[in-house]
Amino acid sequence: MTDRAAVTAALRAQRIETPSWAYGNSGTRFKVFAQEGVPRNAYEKVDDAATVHRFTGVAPSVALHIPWDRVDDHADLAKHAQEVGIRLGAINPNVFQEDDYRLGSVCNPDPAVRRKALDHLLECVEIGVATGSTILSLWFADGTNYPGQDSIQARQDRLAEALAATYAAMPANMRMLLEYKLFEPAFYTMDVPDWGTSYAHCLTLGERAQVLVDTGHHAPGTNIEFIVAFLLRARRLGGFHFNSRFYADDDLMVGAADPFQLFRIMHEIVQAGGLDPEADVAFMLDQCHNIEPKIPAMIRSVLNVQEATAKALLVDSDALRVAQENGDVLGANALLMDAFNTDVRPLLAELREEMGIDPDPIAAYHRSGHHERLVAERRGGAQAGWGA
Ligand code: LRH
Ligand code: MN
Repeated sequence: MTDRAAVTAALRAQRIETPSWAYGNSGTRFKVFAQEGVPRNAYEKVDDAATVHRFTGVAPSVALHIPWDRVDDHADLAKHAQEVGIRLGAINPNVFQEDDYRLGSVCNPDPAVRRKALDHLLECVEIGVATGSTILSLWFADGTNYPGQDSIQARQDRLAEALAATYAAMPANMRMLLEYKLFEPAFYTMDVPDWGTSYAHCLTLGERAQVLVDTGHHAPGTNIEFIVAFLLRARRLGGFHFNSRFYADDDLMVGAADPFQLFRIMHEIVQAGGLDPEADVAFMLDQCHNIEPKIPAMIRSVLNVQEATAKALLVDSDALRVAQENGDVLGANALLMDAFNTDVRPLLAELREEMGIDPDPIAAYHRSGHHERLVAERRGGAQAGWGA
């Protein structure tokens, strides 16, 4: 039988990092819709992340993206984060938005462009030192659009060289997470297209290089929880960019499109001890709220992760092991479905009350009038966005 105290203790200790860029305007190539009350700078994005933490209690850090969140004094931004009750998390370099990067950044045929990209990665290591961040989160838009456009092997050599130089520049308390993506913005090859490519580079680099799983970056039908289980066993699962999708990299609210998939992923994590702080799995969100209000969408997303985690924690692991070892196929599957079909909202509401926060964060946020205050305060100035 599952120990309820252990379940609530694990949920209370859960930490979900929100992405600064989800608080700014975002969209598709067709349109970026501006919304009232959107932050105008990194300080206001940190304020919004602090608001999500205030209403959920389990989102005490915010990931930065450079240059979208570049400020004059990153240590001061870290101090501000502390003052509003959170801390700065993963540092995400951006080597995908300059004309020089048309044929790639660290994989570009032109050594001068590769140098420029590497310099930005090294700058982000320094920013991480200034903010006290321990994660350098790398994603490269690098790839090709047509067969023959470039040498796949040569691009891997260039990638390995840049990763090694960046790894060597990281202080001992920093780790590198390497994110993969099947396609977009490149449509023939991506230089880090799948978990295997990321894993192989991480093995070459060293212990402090791990794979980042963005749940929107796989071919349709991919069994993501298999990848998660494999990487946990290999101690190379560095973290997640949680979101959900119906078709491609839709970056929708995690759990919105496929709550059962999120549950299956959290089940593998729980069974492998991946929730334990020492497993050091970075649970981060990476989403774009193109049409919906951003702070409530982020609160909803944190709640979706909590609900999937609570269900996974309710799986009777002892009974499951017995059923699995006895080849009791239906019995084993039923144990998971029982947990998945359990309404965990009352348990989470009770936990929030124990944590001194409102049992219904979404309703509490709307009742707070916070949005109306932001709309009134944040008049004028340029709203933050992807600047694409
Ligand atoms: C690429 C990605 C990556 C980011 C960006 C915001 O699709 O998932 O993690 O840098 O989105
Ligand atoms: Mn991502």
